[in-house]
Amino acid sequence: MYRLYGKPFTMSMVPEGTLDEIGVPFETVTLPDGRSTDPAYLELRPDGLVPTLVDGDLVIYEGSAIAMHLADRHEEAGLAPSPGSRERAWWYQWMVWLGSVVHPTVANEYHADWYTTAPDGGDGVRQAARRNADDLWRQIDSSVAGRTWLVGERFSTADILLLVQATMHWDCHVMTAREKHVGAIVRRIQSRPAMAALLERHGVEPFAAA
Ligand SMILES: N[C@@H](CCC(=O)N[C@@H](CS)C(=O)NCC(=O)O)C(=O)O
Repeated sequence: MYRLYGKPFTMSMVPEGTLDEIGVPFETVTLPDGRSTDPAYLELRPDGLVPTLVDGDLVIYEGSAIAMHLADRHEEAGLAPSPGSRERAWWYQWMVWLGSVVHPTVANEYHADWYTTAPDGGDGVRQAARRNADDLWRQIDSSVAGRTWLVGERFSTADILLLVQATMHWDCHVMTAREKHVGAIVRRIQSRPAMAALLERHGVEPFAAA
C-alpha cells in the first residue's frame, strides 16, 4: 500500500487528492510542524519537508512529481493526457511551473523568516511575496480564460495542483473574486466530490459562487 507523508494544508494535498481521485487505498503519516529533523524521515527526504510517497521500494518526494508518477502508474484513472500529445506537453508545463514557481512564492509568504537573515526582514519578504503572488495569479487568470479544465478537455492532476495553490494564496477568496477566470475554474474543480472532501479534511473554506 502507498504511504504518504504529509501535513494539513500543505503540498501533500496534491498527491493526497490524486490518490483520492484514483480511488486506491493509502496510508497517511502526519508529521509535526516545521522541517523534520527525524533521521528516519531525512533518509526518505533529506530537506525534511513534505510530501514524500513510499511506493514499495520506491521513495519519491516533490508534490508535483509524486502526482505525475501516480497519474502514470494509474493510467486508467485518466489524470494525465496521452504521452507525446500537445496536452501532455502543457500538462508538464503546468505541473512543473505551478510546483516550482507559484508554490515557492506562496512559501515566501508563509515562511518569510526562511528567506531573510535580517532580524526585522520578514515583513519586507512577506510584502514582496504577496505582490509577486498577485502578479502570478493575474498572469494565470489570462491563461485560463474560457477553459473548462487547466489542460485540454479533461480534468487532470494539473487541476488538483491549481486548486491547492489557489487555496494557499494569502488572500485566496479575494483573489478568486478578482481573477474571474481563476474563480470559475477553481469552483469547477472543487465541485468534484474528491476535491470537496480534500478541502474539507484540510479545513479549507470552499470558494464562494460568483
Ligand atoms: N516543492 C516542494 C515544497 C515542499 C514544502 O515547501 N513543503 C512545506 C509544506 S507546503 C513543508 O514541509 N513545510 C514544513 C512545515 O511548514 O511544517 C514539494 O512540492 O514537495
